[in-house]
Amino acid sequence: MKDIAQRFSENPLLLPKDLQPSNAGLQIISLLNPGVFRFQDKTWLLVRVAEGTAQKEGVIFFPVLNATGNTEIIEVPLNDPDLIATDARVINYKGLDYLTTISHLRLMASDDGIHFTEQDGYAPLFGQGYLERFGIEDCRVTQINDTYYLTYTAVSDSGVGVGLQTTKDWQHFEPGGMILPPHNKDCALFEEKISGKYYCLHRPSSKEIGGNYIWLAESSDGRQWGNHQCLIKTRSGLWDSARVGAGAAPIRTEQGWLEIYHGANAEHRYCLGAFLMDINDPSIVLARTTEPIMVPTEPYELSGFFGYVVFTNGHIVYGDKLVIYYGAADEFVCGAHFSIKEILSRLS
Ligand code: MAN
Repeated sequence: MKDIAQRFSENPLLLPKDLQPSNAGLQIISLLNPGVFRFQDKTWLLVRVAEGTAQKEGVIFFPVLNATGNTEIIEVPLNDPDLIATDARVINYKGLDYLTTISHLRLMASDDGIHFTEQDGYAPLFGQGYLERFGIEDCRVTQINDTYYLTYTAVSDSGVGVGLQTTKDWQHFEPGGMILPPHNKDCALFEEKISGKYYCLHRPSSKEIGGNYIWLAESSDGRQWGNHQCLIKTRSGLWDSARVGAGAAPIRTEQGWLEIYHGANAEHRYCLGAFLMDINDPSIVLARTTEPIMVPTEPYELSGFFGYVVFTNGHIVYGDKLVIYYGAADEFVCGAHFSIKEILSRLS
């Protein structure tokens, strides 16, 4: 299927071998799903670095952070009857879920938006405390005035929720704690207050009644969230039939707030689509794309740690040009651009 994304010819922009692991006992399995922002006249990525251990035949290893913040490796024989290892991303051992990798976030910057390098003086962000024992992932970065809000997935044996930190200089961070409890992820703040309130999109999920839907919440201080409303549901028979989740901050357009989101089907194929919210009242959804605007088609999107995935949680807007950075096949960081007008013309 032809989509409307203009992929960078330099893709993939970042591969696991481009960075050094955080510790000699680990190896980088994937670089993916960067948060994106402008700071000091550069484009910055806050890249999710997923690390694991070299696997040995007959054994599976999985990493967790211990109470002192160091990575501990748990080892289980593959033929252990208490082990269920059918998904590359998650395993179940003795009835409990673990991740096969543990993620931290690394800052990289670029003058041209294509070639990114790590910068001296900007330390990586690691999971902290028992609610981030399995790592931190897929950070959205929203700038409101001079403050950057980082909303990311905090993973632990207690569940998957949304963590917050704020910073003004990317060297000092103010912890905001877990703002949305399990099960929740894909939280993107709006870049402006609307009628004096902060707004965010988020994705609570239920294994029983309900599903994996995009919700809206409001807040008077950007930390305590309430008045939750369900905005966007999965659509049976379409490309987004199993799960939907917000990308980065909604984009202000003349027609309303434009949000790029990901949708997956039952076969775990992740595509991108868009929807439009009323500019004064984002709880009103005005339109949505029926077809995806981006579909995994390139070799680096079809095959990798987890194939058939394009996933974005970061972009920069230059007039009509929307540059998205995205995770391809859950293993590589790539870039693409769109015309915002063309996305708007696909809404109905
Ligand atoms: C899913 C996938 C993984 C991720 C976990 C926890 O299984 O998105 O990549 O690590 O959720 O967030």
